[in-house]
Amino acid sequence: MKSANIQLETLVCPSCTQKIDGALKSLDGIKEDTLKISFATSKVRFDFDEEAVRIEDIEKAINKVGFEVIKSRVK
Ligand SMILES: [Cu+2]
Repeated sequence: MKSANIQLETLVCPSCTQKIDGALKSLDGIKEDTLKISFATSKVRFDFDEEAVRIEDIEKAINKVGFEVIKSRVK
């Protein structure tokens, strides 16, 4: 299990977090109970199974709902 910390472009309204939440929960391999999206800091944190999903695919899923990833850190 890996843990991801993603800095997004500044989110402009709280419904942005719902879109991102939906996009991430639709992917396999993300531990939903660890998923935290902060509107205040535009950051996303979660644990994921690197055998099931790659960070690149997670970033793509975020891009697909209209948000840019500034930086992502996996450890
Ligand atoms: Cu919004």
